[in-house]
Parts: sequence; C-alpha cells; structure tokens
Amino acid sequence: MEKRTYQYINNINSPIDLKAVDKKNLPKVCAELRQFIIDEVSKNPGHLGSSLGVVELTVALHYVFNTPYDRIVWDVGHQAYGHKILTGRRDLFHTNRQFKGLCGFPSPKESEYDAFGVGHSSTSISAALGMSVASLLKDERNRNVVAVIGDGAMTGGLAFEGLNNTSVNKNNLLIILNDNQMAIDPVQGGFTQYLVDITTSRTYNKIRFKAYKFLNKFHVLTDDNKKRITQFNNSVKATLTRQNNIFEGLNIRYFGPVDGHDVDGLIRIMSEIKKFNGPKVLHVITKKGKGYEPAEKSATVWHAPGKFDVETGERNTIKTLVSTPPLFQEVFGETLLELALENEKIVAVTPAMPSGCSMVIMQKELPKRVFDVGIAEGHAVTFSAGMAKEGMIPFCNIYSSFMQRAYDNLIHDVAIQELNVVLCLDRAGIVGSDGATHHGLFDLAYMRCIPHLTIAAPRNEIELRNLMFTAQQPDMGPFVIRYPRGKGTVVDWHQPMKALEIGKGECLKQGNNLAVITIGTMASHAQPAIEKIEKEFNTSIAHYDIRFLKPLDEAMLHEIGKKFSLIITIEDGVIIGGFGSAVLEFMSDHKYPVQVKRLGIPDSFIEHGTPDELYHMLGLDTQGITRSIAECLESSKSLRFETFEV
Ligand SMILES: Cc1ncc(C[n+]2csc(CCOP(=O)(O)OP(=O)(O)O)c2C)c(N)n1
Repeated sequence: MEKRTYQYINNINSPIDLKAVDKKNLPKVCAELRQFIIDEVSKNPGHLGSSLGVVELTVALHYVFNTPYDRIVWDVGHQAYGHKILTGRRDLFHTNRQFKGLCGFPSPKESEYDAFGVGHSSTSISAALGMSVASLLKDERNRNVVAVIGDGAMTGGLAFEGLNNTSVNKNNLLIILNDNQMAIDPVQGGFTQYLVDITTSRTYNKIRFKAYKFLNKFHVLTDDNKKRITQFNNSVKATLTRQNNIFEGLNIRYFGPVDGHDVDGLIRIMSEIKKFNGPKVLHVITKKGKGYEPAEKSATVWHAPGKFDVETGERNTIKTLVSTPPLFQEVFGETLLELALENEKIVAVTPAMPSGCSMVIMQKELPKRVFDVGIAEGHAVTFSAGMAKEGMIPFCNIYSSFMQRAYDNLIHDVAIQELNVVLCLDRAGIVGSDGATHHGLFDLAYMRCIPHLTIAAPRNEIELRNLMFTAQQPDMGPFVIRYPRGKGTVVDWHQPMKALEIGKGECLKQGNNLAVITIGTMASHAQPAIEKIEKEFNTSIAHYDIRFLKPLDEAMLHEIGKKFSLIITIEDGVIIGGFGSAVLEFMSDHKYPVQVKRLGIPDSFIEHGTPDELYHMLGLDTQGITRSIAECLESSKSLRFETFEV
C-alpha cells in the first residue's frame, strides 16, 4: 500500500489544532481521518465500521466543545478511534489494542480527553448525567457534558434508567443519539422502529427547533416554562403524527434528526443547542462503515473485520489445508442447532450477539425459536427464566464479562426458583485485545457462591457438546457452561453426544509426587508443563480435570487429599474466591495436611494484548506453569534442583 500523506491530520495534535483549521476545510479533515482509520485498522485489527460512521460527529464535537474541560462520554467506546487520533494519539495509533499499546476503548488512565472509562454498553447517559450534576454542584456552570450513544446501546435498560433520571435532576446534559439502525447485528426491538417514526416527521421537528431558538433568544425558555413548552410540543406532535416524542415526554428537549455526515450542519446545530440550559437530545443519522464501500455494504462483518486489503476489501480469513480445531463458538452454534432439532423445548436467547456466539446458525434454520433481545443482559436472563418457568429450555448465551450485568437476575430470577436455564458463558478467561473491560475473569468466583447452580467448564470441544447435551435433559435446574474465545484442541469434534455425570471430574493422568488440578481449557496449558517436568526431573505428577466447579467432585478431592501433600490448582479466572479457593476450602474443611498453590489471575485488572502475551505475563502459559510446578516441588523439598532453566 502506498504511503499516504496527510496534509491536515498530521498537524492536529490536540483539539486546539483542529479548531485552528478553517471551517471550510473540515470535510478534508474528515476525509483524511477516515482514510487514516481505514489504513491503520487494515494492518492492526480493531473496530472499524462504528468509528467510520462517527468521523464527522467526532470532528464537530471537538470543534464545538472545549475538551477536555467539556466532557465527551462515548458509549461502549468502540467508535472513538477518531477521537483518539484527534486528541494526541495519532502517532501511537498503530499500537491500538496491542500489548502495552493504546487501549481499544476510551480510558481516563490513557488520556485526559477520555472523560470516562468504557467498554460495556449503555453506561454513557448515567455517567454523563452524574458528571453534569456534579459540575453544577461545584458551580462549574459553563461545563458541557455530552453522552454519545448508539441506537444499539440505547436498547440497554441502563440507558433508559439514565434517561428517566435525567428529566428530574438539574443538569446540562447533551445526549447525542447516533442512529445507524445497527448494533453489531441489526438493532432489535420497538425502540429502533420508534426512531424511524420520529425521523420521518421532519417538518414538525424543524418547526419545533425554530420555536426553541426564538424562545431562547428572548430568554423565555426558562426551566419553569420548559415543561409546559415540551408538553405543548408533544401535543402538537401527537396531533400531527399521532405519536408522542418519548424524549420530550420525559422533559428532555429533542433536536433532529440531522445528517450525521454533514460536518458543517453538525457544527451549526451543536453550537446552537449548546446555548440551551437543561437536558437535550440530538438525534443524528449516520451510516455504519461510512466512506468505505465494503463496510457500508456489510456492517456486521466490518464491525471488527480483522486484517484486510484496503484496495480490494479482501479480509484476511485464515485459509489452511491442514485441519485445525474449530472455534468453541462454531461448536456451540452447530451443537445448539443439532440439539434444538431434536428437542423442541429448546429456545435460544442472546443479548445482541447472535453472530459473535454463532447463534445465527440456529437463527437461520429455526428463526422463531431464537430471540435477540437487544443489548440487555439482565433482561436476557430474566426473559429466559420466564420461558423456563413455562417449560421451555432456554440456552441463554452471554459473554462472561457482560454477564456481570445480570448478577441479580441470575440469583433472583433463575437460581432461587431453580429454573432450567442453560447459561452459556462465551469469552470466558482472557479474551485478548479488547482488554480489561472484556476479559471473562470473574465468573468462576462470582458464580460459585450461588446456591442451586451447576457450573461446568469443558476442557475441549467434545466436552462442550456433551455438557450442552447434559444441560438440556429434564429437570437439570440452572446450568452454567463457561468456555473461552477461540480454538480448542480437538479436530474431530463432531462426535455423538453423551450425558456426563454431574459433579464428576476426570483423572487425566496418574502420578505420585504432586497433583495438578485444572479447570476447563487450562488443562492444555498444564499438560506439556507436566510432561516436561516429569521428563527432566524424573518425578511423577498427577493431572486431574475438575470439570464441574459446582458441585465439586468430592470423591476425587478426597482421593487427592489423602494421596498428596502438594496440590497446584490452575484456572483462567481470579484467584480470590475462584476454583483454587474452592479446593483450598475443601482441603481445610476436611483437615487434609496439604499445601495448595493456586495459579490464576492476581488481584488486578489485566490490560489488552494477545492471549499468548497475557498468559505469558501471568505465568499461566506452559512455560510459567512449568516454572511454578518446579518452584513448588523445590520448596517442598520433595525434589532437589541445582539449576532449573525454563
Ligand atoms: C454490556 C455489553 N453487551 C454487549 C456488548 C458488545 N457490543 C459492542 S458494540 C455493540 C453494538 C453497539 O451498537 P451501537 O450502540 O448502535 O453502536 P454502533 O456499533 O452501531 O456504532 C455491542 C452489542 C458490549 N460492549 N457491552
């Protein structure tokens, strides 16, 4: 690819530089910014379509507002690449999402321009409202706070809670609703249709904007009469379109819809509405992937496309002649369909991730039994509980870190009632370049303490299938299956399924000097380490796969407690309260005189990087596990080492 020269953005190192650009040249700034994002993301993968869609909006925001004093809170933050590039991070952008490089999401630790840390959806209105209210309390009346939220993120309950609260607190919040009719997959739900409806009443919207401007000019748009004006607006709107404006109904002034790719128009309207006190919404219509044809045509694929050729739009999908193990996600998707074809009680629920978790496979064949409920994890769990109460068997697939949103739904709506919801936690463990907000490291610890749950972690694809098969059998109660992102270890995975005994682990290898107990796919990290130590030091190590975190295989743990004085537990989750803690508690409760060394995630948030880099850093790759086993053996004096290099 030819090296491009950028006349404008190469000289923009902060929004002050941007403000120095003549307004008539801003479309050129936008074109360069867009090209820069495309070039960089083609070589160093990340989110693409969303950032392309908000290029003009980003430029306009930094042109109009006085950042970082004014706060811009990006929802999710996957669309903030342009923001990062314009706020002093252009030259570092090639490190985006890499180990020790820029974070793929706004992060206040990285820049004062990143007003609030994000990664999970639908937080922007609540956070920005809090900031706006705090600013008024501190008498910083001239501070503007802007929440930029997509129509996908608007489907999350938290966004509505924020809206509801916005109307009662004194604040100056501006909510920019970035409406592209897409989440990762097409946006689902009534609200998206509602946005289409209000978008079509342009004449009414124009009249109202003019009225606002007029009233504001003569200082009659006070807080006292604002409510009456919005109510009047709503009644006019109701007469004209037989529909109320939901924002105006909540006492939040609504502006728009406006063309989100007209940078000049955006600047004009933002400069205007900035003058109005009180909460307001600006509805902006954009195209996801704008300016790059393949991304415009196929927004789901180009949400996060991996590496690609800028000229041809060809994506770097790995082609190999050698058979490799499939992704856990593919196995989940294929197996779900297979089971659903046999068992008509099975339904599938996803909070807006049908492609990511491969539920699209079932969606294609059995669309009536697949429910994309929007970016609404709490609702997904309670909705599944409702279906289970009526005798269905919902497979509710939620990414492990997003499941944190639905904790009480799991306890209150599923576990207490012992409902047969099969909760499939995708992306458990280290996820890689999405980083701290997305690693699925807490689930083992936060699930283990909930009564009535069965919690399992397959060590390979065949076990995933067997666990799914087991979970859909009658009267299983709440059943959690957590598995990682990416490939497992078994190529020939498509074998007949069989039921597994609940709470039964497996001894993968007998041994005498030390017991290693792993959970899930950590078995494949440990296995070569065990072989290496055994070979080089003439010792014998047993390896057990616990498989079920709950109920624990007590018979197996008694056997281990009686036979060994040294145990190493290995998990891809937090050490505090996780699987290793469960073993430690068990050994203590049963008074076994054993030393339990727990390997897992320490008490800190893990940043972004490739899984290999991160597991290496954490000592959870084969090399690190080898070292830990050696150290353990050495400290116990059951084996003497003069030198040991790993
Ligand atoms: C709580 C939570 N659930 C799911 C996701 C995954 N996710 C990231 S972006 C996205 C779509 C967001 O859609 P929208 O807000 O419309 O932004 P767009 O990508 O269309 O610009 C989803 C579902 C997330 N980040 N957080």
